[in-house]
Amino acid sequence: MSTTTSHAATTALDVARIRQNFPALHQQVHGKPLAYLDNAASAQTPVQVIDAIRGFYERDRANVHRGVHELSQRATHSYEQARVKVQRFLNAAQLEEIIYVRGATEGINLVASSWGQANIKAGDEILVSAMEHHSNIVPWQMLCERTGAKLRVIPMNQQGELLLDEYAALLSERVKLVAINHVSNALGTINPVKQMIAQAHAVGAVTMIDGAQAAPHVKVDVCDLDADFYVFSGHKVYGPTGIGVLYGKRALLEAMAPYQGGGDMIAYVSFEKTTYNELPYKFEAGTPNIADAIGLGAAVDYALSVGMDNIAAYEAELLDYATEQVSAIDGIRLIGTAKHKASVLSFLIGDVHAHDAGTILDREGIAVRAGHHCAQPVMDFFSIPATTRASFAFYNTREEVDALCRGIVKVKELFG
Ligand code: C6P
Repeated sequence: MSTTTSHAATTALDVARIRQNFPALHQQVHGKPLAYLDNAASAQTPVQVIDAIRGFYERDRANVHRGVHELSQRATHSYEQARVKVQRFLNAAQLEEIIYVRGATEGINLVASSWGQANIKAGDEILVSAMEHHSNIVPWQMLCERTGAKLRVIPMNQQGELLLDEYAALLSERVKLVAINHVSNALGTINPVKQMIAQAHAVGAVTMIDGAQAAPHVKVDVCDLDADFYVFSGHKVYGPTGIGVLYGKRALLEAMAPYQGGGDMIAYVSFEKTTYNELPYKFEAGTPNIADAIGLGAAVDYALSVGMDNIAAYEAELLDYATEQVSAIDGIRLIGTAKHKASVLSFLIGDVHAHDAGTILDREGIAVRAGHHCAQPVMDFFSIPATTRASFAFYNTREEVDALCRGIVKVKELFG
């Protein structure tokens, strides 16, 4: 089916026009047209984002919150306007609840250090799921090592769906934190986080939702979810690298100690005593990543202008098509077959190592990720070392899926 037909069948998305906004998509790799199917690792960036960053460097480059001069005022305005855009993107109740960080990883580490140190003690339990990225395991493990708390794991089934009965059974008053992803990067599973948050709250636990793979693909409403903490990374939502967001409920953030000390996070400093700045600046020590915060604002605005519901609907159909086409190839084993999935197709091609498959696909111009996807416990669960993972964005097309299928056939021929 042609791309045009597939659009007509799904949503109002004009993918051909959207693709014009993404310069990196229009290139040849090893003499073949690029099919960029590694969006879960890092998505591509539209010109709107590139222009916003260029505009900062060409006209407004100065430090923020520090200068009375015009350039600093402009930089501060753009930096803070970007925060307003992120607030809108997440539907956060208050602007002060939006903290700029380097990415999802730093957001989780900030909470593990600051909230964790004050609220977790020996005998407490922290629940993570069996399908977490290392970023949502290791900081909690480190916290457990420091405090004597216990890390417990919500199990999953062979489809890659969390076992909700087991989750309910694990919940008790000992559980102080539930840390789960909204969408799994290795399997694509969309977890029922709203329900799981409500269950966690019923036993008095705080929730950390890792939205790194959800924010680019589904509408996120932190108020509706009632998430206590929610993190995502700019580079996966079509924005720059090195910037991301920690959302936290104001009352929790107010009660937390700063993560890092330095400029901008203080109200008053003396050698005897320092008082801290108000939110969100209490958590933004030092000169921040100004240019990329501005770029992130442009990125979430771009995504909202395309429409998160349109993105989700288009990608759902593309994923269905890819699942059907790839699984029809002899010898393919899909890893992650949950009922509710977003934009990730992980698979094995016979007993070909994923790195070999990824290398051959690259020679065909197809960018995928091969490896454990920083989710080694998921690989262990399926007793495999790695998968080949195609991950889609709303600018991908059925033609690119067809190219992937031809590439897989080639891998089979070469390693047959
Ligand atoms: N996953 C992938 O290829 P950072 O690196 O901080 O931007 O994001 C970390 C992270 C956290 N949670 C989930 C669910 C993720 O998928 C990621 C990043 C990439 O799957 C790179 S390992």
